[in-house]
Amino acid sequence: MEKTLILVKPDGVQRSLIGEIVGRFERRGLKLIGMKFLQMTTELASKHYAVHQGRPFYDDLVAYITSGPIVAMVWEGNDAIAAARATIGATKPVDASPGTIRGDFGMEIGRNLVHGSDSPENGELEASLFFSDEELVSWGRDLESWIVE
Ligand code: IDP
Ligand code: MG
Repeated sequence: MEKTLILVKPDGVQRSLIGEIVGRFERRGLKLIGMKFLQMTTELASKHYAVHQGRPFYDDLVAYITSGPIVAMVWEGNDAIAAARATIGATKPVDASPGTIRGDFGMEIGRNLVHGSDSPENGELEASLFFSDEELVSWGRDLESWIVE
């Protein structure tokens, strides 16, 4: 089963959008298997955003993601990566379609509210940066057969 690491970034928390954002993944039919509220350290940010090291926006990105508390979650499902990224919308909020999180709430790339993993491999890797195996819960959802064929 695919896993995706979703973060409600500091702007999402500051703007009181936690419930709105969590609700969208929940209503979509993804299954929540881990959740915590924390402030990222620079060390964790440098691991999470390792692929972006050296890019011109890297320092601003680390400053942004460590600037306040975030909600970190792992959501599971068939095609969880694609489903979550479609729910999140394009990286640049002005290009994101209305109906997506970034398209409904965002204006700038440096304040784009949410993170979602971009591949199944990165979903596993990123989930393991934020959660131990014991913190990810395997559970049966009674509604499952109404969401998954
Ligand atoms: P994604 O979050 O849609 O996967 P990535 O390309 O992986 O987008 O970039 C990670 C994050 O880095 C973005 O969500 C955004 O916060 C920031 N970012 C990406 N490109 C830029 C840029 O050109 N300027 C400022 N920030 C950027
Ligand atoms: Mg990315």
